[in-house]
Order: sequence, then structure tokens, then C-alpha cells
Amino acid sequence: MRIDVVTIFPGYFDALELSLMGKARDRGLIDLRVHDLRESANDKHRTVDDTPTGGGAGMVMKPEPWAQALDGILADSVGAEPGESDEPLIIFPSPAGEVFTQAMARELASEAHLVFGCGRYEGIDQRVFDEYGERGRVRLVSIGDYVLNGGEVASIAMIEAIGRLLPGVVGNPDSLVEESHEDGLLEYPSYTKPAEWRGRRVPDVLLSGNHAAINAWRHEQSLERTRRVRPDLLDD
Ligand code: 6GU
Repeated sequence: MRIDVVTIFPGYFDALELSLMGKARDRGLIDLRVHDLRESANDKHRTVDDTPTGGGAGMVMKPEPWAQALDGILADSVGAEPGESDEPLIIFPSPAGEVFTQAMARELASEAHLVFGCGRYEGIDQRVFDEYGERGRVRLVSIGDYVLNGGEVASIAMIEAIGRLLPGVVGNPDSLVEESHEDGLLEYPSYTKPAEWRGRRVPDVLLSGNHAAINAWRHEQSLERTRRVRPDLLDD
């Protein structure tokens, strides 16, 4: 999968050189390219923001640097024809977007080319969304009901959630199946050796060798935990 990121803080994305994401990149499974939006600003101060039209607090990101950056990426995309399956999907992280879920991560993992446009300040001029939404596919996506300073941390979270679903990124694919949210429930508790630690015993069933009983216990734990912590997940 190809992933382009446009940001005024490329340094955030150094985190994706670590651990599984770093290995996936070294192995060519994820082609991540980070672009500094300021390089698409044409004035000598590399201005990317301006005051909100109509007044109000904060600053808004100017449309033209975004257009320069996105046009460059789209022109150099895998299958740049609109309507083709390889047509890139542009994601703008935004607290005003649809909420990112494991189901959305699965859906996005089947894309050939994702572009993350990281806004800062009070957001990006609306005409950028309108322009690229008309020319291709654009989604505004939030990672939850709280406010971050910009789209960078949200993009990193989404790229990791999507990237680990790509074939070969996680060594043992079984570990993807038994996780929280994959079956709509929270994950059951895990234990390792020793069987007793500071007077706390591992539940006997896990030491029984009875795999049917172990699976039943784990499912019951998942249900109980979900009912207690996230009853909203059981609503449907
Ligand atoms: Cl995607 N961006 C920002 N700035 N804040 C958020 C968010 C995104 N998702 C939750 N809060």
C-alpha cells in the first residue's frame, strides 16, 4: 500500500519508523511518503495559514498550498484515473468527521493508495474538501470525541491500525483475529508464567489443557468485560 502524508510537522511521523511499521516499510509492504506542506507554499515566509474570513479566533489553513501538495501527489499516484479502483482516497483527519473504527480500518486496508492531509489551527479552508471531493474521493475522519491540536497524531493512529492489517505486517495472522473489536467484543484477559505471582494465581481453567473450556471461559470474560466497560458495543 502507498500512503502519502501532508503535514507542517513531518517529524511526528518518525514514530512510524519504529517497531512493526518500520519493519513493514523496510520490507516494502508500506510505501510511506511524508511531505512538508510548507514546501508547497510559494511566498518567502512559507505561509500556510491566514485569518478566518468573517472573523473569529485562530487561523485557517490557506487552500493554495494544499492544492499544490495534493496535485503533486495525485499526479504521481499509482492509477491516477478518476473512477479507477486505484484512485487515491484522501483522508482529512478532523474532529468533525465520521468516527474511525476497526471496521473502517479493514475497509481502508483494501485501498491501494491513501493520502492523509493533516490540518492544524482551526482547520483547512472548506474549498479544499469541496474541490478534491468533486475530483475524487475524500473522507473526513475523527478518531474519537475529544480534540487534538492537529491531524498528525490521529493520522499515526489510523496508519498503524490500517497498516497492521496488511498481509505480512503482523507475523502471526491469528493474533489479528483474537483482538478487541474484531468480533465486536473487548479482548479477554491474558496471563503468562509464572502460574502464581505475588499470591495471585492464573485462573485454573487456563492451566487445564481443556481447549473447549478455555475458549468458553475467554468468551464469557469478553462478554462480561464488554457489558461492564462498553455496553454500547452490545446494543446491536
Ligand atoms: Cl482526526 N483531529 C483532531 N484535531 N482532533 C481530533 C481528531 C482528529 N479526532 C479526534 N480528535
